[in-house]
Amino acid sequence: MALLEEPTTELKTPRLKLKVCLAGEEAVGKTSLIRRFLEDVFDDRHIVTFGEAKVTQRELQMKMPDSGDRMRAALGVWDILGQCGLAQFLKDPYFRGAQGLLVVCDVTRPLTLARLKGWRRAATKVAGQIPTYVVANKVDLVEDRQLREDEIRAFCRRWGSPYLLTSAKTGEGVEEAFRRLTGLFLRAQFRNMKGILGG
Ligand code: G3D
Ligand code: MG
Repeated sequence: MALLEEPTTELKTPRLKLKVCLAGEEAVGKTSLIRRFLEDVFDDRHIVTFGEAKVTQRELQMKMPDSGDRMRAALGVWDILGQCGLAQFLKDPYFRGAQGLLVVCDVTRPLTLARLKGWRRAATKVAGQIPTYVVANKVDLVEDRQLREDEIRAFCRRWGSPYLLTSAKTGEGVEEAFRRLTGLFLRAQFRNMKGILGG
């Protein structure tokens, strides 16, 4: 088996684009998580800002949920610029066309978890029921932590969303959060396709 692949192989791998939005209260770490996610990627990213949003791109190598074949997921990651509260986003095109949602809370501020309901509602109103992951960030701040994992788990179970603990500071769980969300999206896509095709 050849260990080195032809350069063209990469281009032949199927590529799917998806819009992922980050949402959550101010200072929970949305921008830091995106920075961390892009940390090791210098070649295939670019940043576009318009209005109150900033979009960054990164490609992830993924596997097709059915066949396990390689595929590429090109994530357009949307971030909120400046200090915008939920109110501004209810009318905003930010969530339009979103295919995945990372709602971020800060484990040192329990209120930021409760506030995720409003953020998800705003996203759902515009983008429909899209794959959503709860990201509980800043787990490196052990002394200041005020949300235990069982509280987060109970909240997410009631809510029907999976969660992941992260630290944008140490990098813990960060790429995993984007990967798992992309995985949720892919599985939902394949389920829909099977439904359409009657498979
Ligand atoms: P936002 O984009 O959600 O508003 P930011 O949040 O990414 O701007 O982060 C807000 C502050 O929290 C920043 O601190 C940032 O460094 C810090 N932060 C973000 N994620 C983490 C984390 O996982 N651990 C720790 N310890 N801090 C984090 P400053 O002081 O720069 O305002
Ligand atoms: Mg920010």
